[in-house]
Amino acid sequence: MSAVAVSANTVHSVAPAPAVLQAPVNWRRVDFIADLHLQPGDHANFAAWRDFMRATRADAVFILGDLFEVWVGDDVLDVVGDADADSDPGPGFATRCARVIQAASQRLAVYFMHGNRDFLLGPVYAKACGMTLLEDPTVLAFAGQRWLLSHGDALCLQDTDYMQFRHQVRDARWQHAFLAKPLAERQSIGRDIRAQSEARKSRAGVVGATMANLDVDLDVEATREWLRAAEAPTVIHGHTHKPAEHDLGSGQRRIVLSDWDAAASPARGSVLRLIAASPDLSGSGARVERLAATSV
Ligand SMILES: [Mn+2]
Repeated sequence: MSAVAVSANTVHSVAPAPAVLQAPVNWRRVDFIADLHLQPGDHANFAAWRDFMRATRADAVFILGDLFEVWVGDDVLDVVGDADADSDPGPGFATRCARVIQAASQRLAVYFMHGNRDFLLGPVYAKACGMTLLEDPTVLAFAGQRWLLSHGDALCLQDTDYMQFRHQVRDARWQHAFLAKPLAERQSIGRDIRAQSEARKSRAGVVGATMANLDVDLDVEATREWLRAAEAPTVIHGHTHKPAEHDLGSGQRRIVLSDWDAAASPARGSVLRLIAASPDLSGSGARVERLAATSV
């Protein structure tokens, strides 16, 4: 399925027919997180996320992309020790993250949707984590409503450089060829792509610039079209690192997740939670709450 076709000078957005995930009737609470950008060496962010995964009492956690800063193939599971701790022969970073998700998956359902950083996360890693991969976009049918879930990058149509890149790297042949390269070469390419991304952020003219400083956001008309095609009033997404709730008119809205940076001051990282209306109140629907990661 290709949501977006890019030709030389034009960008078309074709509203995709989304997959539908029907929530089990016993689900009362569902958590959404995105853009954690986990990486070896960032111990504070890993710890904040691990503690959230241990603490949450939701029935399901949806990770809507960019859990990892970079992902070059599921064989990173074979890497032993951390890049910044060569003296430590313990399990590698990917394995430690998998254990966090695996432990959570014993109590609740965990779903993962690809972001623009970890779009190569595959079925081998998902299985090691006990989590289910979701198409982007997917409709979650929960509490009598349809909630459109997306990472968000496919709707940033004005970001034409990125859209060209996305079109290239979401191609199955490109991915096959990339994954056939030796791991060390893929890691090197991953570092190059990250460096380009960092350079782009610093060109935004802000010291320590993040995604939120870039003039990148979802195309409003394309977002409305996606919502119409999904027959959903609300889209929940990440990617832009600009947490907010936007009224799109005509009963449509989009809810933007925060990114996570536990080392920033103040620390960033919040959880969006849907809480189903109590069944004895006869209504359907859900309340939306945004919680600090440390207070779930
Ligand atoms: Mn992203």
